[in-house]
Amino acid sequence: MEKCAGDYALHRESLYGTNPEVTYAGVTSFMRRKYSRDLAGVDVAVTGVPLDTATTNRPGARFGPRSIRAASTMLAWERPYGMPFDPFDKLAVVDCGDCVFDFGRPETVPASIEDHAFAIINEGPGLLSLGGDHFVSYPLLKAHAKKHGKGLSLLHFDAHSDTWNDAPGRVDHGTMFYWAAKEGIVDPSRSVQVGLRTSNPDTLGFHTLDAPWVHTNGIAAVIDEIKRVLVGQPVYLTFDIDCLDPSFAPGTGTPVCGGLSTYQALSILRGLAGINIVGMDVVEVAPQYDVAEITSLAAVHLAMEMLYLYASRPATN
Ligand SMILES: [Mn+2]
Repeated sequence: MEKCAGDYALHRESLYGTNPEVTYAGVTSFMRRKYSRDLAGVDVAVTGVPLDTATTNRPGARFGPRSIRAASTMLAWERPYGMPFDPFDKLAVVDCGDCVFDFGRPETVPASIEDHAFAIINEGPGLLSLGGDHFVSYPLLKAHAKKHGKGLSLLHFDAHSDTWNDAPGRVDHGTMFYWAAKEGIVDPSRSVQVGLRTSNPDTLGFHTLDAPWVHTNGIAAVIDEIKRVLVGQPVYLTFDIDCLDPSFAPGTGTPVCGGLSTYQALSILRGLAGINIVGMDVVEVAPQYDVAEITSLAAVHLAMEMLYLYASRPATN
């Protein structure tokens, strides 16, 4: 343990390791990682993307990043339970703060997000983004395609396909993967959507494991099927918190009943160690509809599983 008595978000000496700090006080960076824009030696940068003006129902996901950071203090004091290793022992992770954009110039926001993300990953680190409504994944994907090439595999957890056909130029959190597919940013034939439970007759060729399929076939079958489709591919992982059932994640804009439990989702991610993950996000946490921070807390656990996957990707082993 470092000698620093608290506020590791400001005063951490090493970017590695888990340092106990009281859960109820102090500066609330993501998992008490150091707030820093210095990316030298950094393996993963965490950033918030506080946009919620593309939502179709309840707004509020702009408060998601702050809420997820605050909830993360409940986990940051100990090593993650059951993981083969602590991701913070293998990865130097910093919280580089939120993406800044001009909400008064909405037409400039997507490019601001893309530029913010690309500036980070172009220096080397992986990026873990905290939404924001799900539209933010579109500029984030563009930034990752600029670095890793088009035709990325999308591993997409959600109640919704987000591939509804749309008119060019519209900005909406339910249509961006239509454009990501049509523009070749993601390759549907090598992508998987998990937990869907809303109707969209046109899959665009995405592999879909809808929520009833997950409940009927179980965690191990989901893991096998995802691995089968994604094998060897660079993968962008996006997790809309509404993939979880509203009983586990009420704090979101467009909840749909019949979803995954937190345990199912965490177990599926845990089982995917070895996939070639190149970028990741957790989106759609809207804390004003939450109860006892359970949605934000679920988002933190999911983000930690993503860091575990990033630390377990083939390039590092
Ligand atoms: Mn959704």
